[in-house]
Amino acid sequence: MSDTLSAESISRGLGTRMIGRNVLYYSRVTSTNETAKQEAGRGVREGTVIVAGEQTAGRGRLKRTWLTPAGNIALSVVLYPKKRVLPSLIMMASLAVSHSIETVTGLETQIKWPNDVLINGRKVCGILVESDVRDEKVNYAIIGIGINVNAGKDVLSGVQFAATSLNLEAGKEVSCLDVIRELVKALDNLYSTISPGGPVFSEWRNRLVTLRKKVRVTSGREVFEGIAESVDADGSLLVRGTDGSLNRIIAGDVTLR
Ligand code: BT5
Repeated sequence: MSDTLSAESISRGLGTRMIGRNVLYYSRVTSTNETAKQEAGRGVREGTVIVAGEQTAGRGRLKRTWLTPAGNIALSVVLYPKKRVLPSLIMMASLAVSHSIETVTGLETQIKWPNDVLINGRKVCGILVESDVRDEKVNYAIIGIGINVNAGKDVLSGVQFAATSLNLEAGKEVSCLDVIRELVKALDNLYSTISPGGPVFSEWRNRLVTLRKKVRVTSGREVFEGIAESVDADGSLLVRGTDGSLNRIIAGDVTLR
């Protein structure tokens, strides 16, 4: 894509209250979450957005690899939130991604518990929230977002689960810059309304494709099978087992059946 990504092109006229008032752009980093952690350690301004043209060691949950060749989006936001809103950050991030993709491309998105945004059932975005909490104090929280924009079938075929990109789904070139700017605006908007069990939670719950489906959830060494009944305001998934028991799952990987 011919977009020129830079701190200036991303932040120009954004008009956001907090997120995106400071943007740092790097053509290549190991991981924007890693850069964000270093910046947070130095006390960078809250709402700082770190964007990279390419990641050489992008990561997912549980030390998994996240592929970010050039032409895709890797972005992290530094926040210093209250502990009680931490579980809402993943919800806000997936909603902001959905809103931005829908605004720029008109494509419909789905949110899959806990951290994926899908198009036509394929993963187009992964989100990794990492935080440093000591006792009751959150030293920082980093929201890391990776969106496949230009990734072609060659790159995505190496991924374990069905994956896609905005270009593949839209059948035309999508601008990374447009998506990043809409994403930052959506994050800023949602962050200003965030509260446990509030509107961000309700919209997130309503958009989850996972609910009312038969699921298989792997959480550490445990596997739960049943119907995904609901989610709690803290983000956990409630799965009704075949024996009628209700299992509350805080983190895991879901296969829709
Ligand atoms: C995630 O983990 O989906 C979170 C990904 C977060 C990436 C962002 S990019 C900006 C920031 N900086 C970072 O270093 N990370 C964040 P998880 O649910 O564990 O999924 C990881 C799995 O997704 C991998 O094991 C692969 O199977 C698959 N995968 C890897 N790259 C992919 C891609 N580009 N598109 C779709 N799936 C991918």
